[in-house]
Amino acid sequence: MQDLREKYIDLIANAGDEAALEELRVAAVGKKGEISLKMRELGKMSPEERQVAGPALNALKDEINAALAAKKAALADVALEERLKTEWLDVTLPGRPMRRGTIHPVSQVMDEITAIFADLGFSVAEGPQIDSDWYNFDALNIPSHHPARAEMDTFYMARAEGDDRPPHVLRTHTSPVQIRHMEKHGAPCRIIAPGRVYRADYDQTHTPMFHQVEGLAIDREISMANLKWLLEEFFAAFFEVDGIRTRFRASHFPFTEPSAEVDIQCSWVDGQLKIGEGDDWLEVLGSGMVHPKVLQAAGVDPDQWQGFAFGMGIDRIAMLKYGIPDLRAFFDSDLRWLRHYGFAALDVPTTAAGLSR
Ligand code: 2U9
Repeated sequence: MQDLREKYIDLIANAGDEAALEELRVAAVGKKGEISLKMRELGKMSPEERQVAGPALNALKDEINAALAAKKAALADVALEERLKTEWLDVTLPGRPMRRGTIHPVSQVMDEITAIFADLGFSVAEGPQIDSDWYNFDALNIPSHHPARAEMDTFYMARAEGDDRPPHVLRTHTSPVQIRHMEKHGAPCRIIAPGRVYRADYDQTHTPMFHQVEGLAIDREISMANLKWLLEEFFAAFFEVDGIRTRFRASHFPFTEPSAEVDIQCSWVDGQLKIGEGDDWLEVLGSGMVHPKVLQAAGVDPDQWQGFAFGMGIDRIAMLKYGIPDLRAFFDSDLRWLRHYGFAALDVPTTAAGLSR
């Protein structure tokens, strides 16, 4: 037994790898290993002999198993050391240059608008892009016979056969978001609702999906004067020119009364547009005092509350601010275009640090 012990302890200590160690395990304590065979011989011994040899063989088996496990761990340590040496990496080396993505002008302008209105006390509201015709039309004082429904080139969702309920629509404006907000939170409120809207229209100046931001302020004594001040603050901050003038022209929308289209001051010099100077006007926005029927539909008492709303196309004002000539290129996913017109990802627009550096 002593010979066996010395032989295997020595062989285990000198095993060069895990495979050699496994061979030794099989040879010593495997089913037909030397120590296992010895254990089988216990049966042929006298009880006295067995009382001595049994525990000694068990102890030897335990010792060999322990030596195998210890050697296995030691070999694994050595292998890890070797790997660490060959796979060593200097993480302080400069990285390989990689092309960064850019922020799309629409996202940039949405972030700028959100930052400006946040400074003016407005929070952002969001809602579904697929909505019922009640939220998209009826609640906004556009009943089913109203010509505005036909004019809006609405995308209708399909219903299952035999389902006669009116179909849902892809929202044609973000106004349903404001209806839902008033229903849930009531008055007063100051919110903007930026997002995607859909109209079945495609030409040089229209895409079937485009972006809008609408604003809503409801309180007890809000008037068109507050609206004019707010919009002038907004345009000055957005176009980064102080004292920009606005012109309100009487208009008509089903959801506001009175209604106004709003122009901003601009000039055309040598075919070049400059905003915030000169004697020309550029239409950028629609607005008005929220129609009492719309407040009522949203569960806000029009005898207690009033307020203004406005709506603006984000894609168009992004084109104006950043001199982008072609609307359709916005949605082509052309990497060269995106690199040219995109913005650095870490330049988050704030009114304090500058909107667009
Ligand atoms: C509620 C009540 C009233 C939002 C308004 C406009 C006028 C408007 C257009 C601008 C360019 C749409 O993207 S565009 O084609 N929008 O002229 N939007 S007032 O009025 C609301 C909104 C919500 C509850």
